[in-house]
Amino acid sequence: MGYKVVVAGATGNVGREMLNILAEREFPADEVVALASRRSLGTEVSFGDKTLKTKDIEGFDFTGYDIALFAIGSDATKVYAPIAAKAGCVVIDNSSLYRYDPDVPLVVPEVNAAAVDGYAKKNIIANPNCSTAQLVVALKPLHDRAKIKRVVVATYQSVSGAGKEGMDELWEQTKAVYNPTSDVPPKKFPKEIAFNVIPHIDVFLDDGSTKEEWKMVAETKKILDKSIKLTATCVRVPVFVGHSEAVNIEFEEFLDEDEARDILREAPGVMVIDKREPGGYVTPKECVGDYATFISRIRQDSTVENGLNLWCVSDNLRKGAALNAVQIAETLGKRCLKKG
Ligand code: 11C
Repeated sequence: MGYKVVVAGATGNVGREMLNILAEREFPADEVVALASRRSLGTEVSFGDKTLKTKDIEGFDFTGYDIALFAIGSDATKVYAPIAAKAGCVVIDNSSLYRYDPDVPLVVPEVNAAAVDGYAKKNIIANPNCSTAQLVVALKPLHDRAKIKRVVVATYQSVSGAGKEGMDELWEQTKAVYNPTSDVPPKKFPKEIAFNVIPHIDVFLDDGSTKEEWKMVAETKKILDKSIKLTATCVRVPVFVGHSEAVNIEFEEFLDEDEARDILREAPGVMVIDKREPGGYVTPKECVGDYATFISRIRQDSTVENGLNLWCVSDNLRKGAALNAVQIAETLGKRCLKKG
């Protein structure tokens, strides 16, 4: 017997990927229900070779469902996650609402799978921010070997992180560059994103950092190790899908670049593409649709005692969101729910 699964937010970028990945990975589901807001009611979404008609999340009875994958944003999650959890359905939530709640595990299965066991306090498990998920997959095996002291990261985040409206804005502004009669003013992003980069994602905080940067710090500590110091600069770039990160790591112990490369080659969820020649590295375009976190440009940083630099790229809609959520569901199934 398999699970009864709900995907809430099934018509969005992440919800659609959740359905794709459940089907691709043959998740042991007896039933999959696609939920959406009333606005998208009846929209058809693909699930493998089937088509599902979305049902209204409002008034949906979660009783009897085992797992709900939520991709509906914090406001709607605040309303519907407690309803699902109370009905006995474990919510795996992609929003930031519960990530920092001490009673809610924040999980990247390659890094802290056992944290899933704490799901029952609220019947909710949180999925991290996309920029954190790929980073901790890369850091974990290196941290196990040489203990990370400090990380300096600059991100290059695709517009799909801001949803379909972000993708549409890049597309429309790009077309407008070639059509002098049309003007597409910034709406989703604070400045024009076409042929530009914007060093600002999410709201500004009192210390001058942004919430996106703060999330990377708080989530890395919660998932991997609270002793790690991290500082981030998060930047939006005119790429549709795939987040990239330039990462500088300082360790307690010396870690040779060749050993780091070997460790990463063996690490779960990681694919090393690292040839020191033109094109011997991965760019976001090449990671789209893939499961892996790709690591390139691994090299010693001789300006600090025990330093390494690397380049890290992943599909933000997959490892950064939908794939990680499905992996959490798989982990929950294996460790806790034991059905299927
Ligand atoms: C972006 N990382 O690229 C954001 C999107 O906390 O889940 C995901 C925000 C979050 O804009």
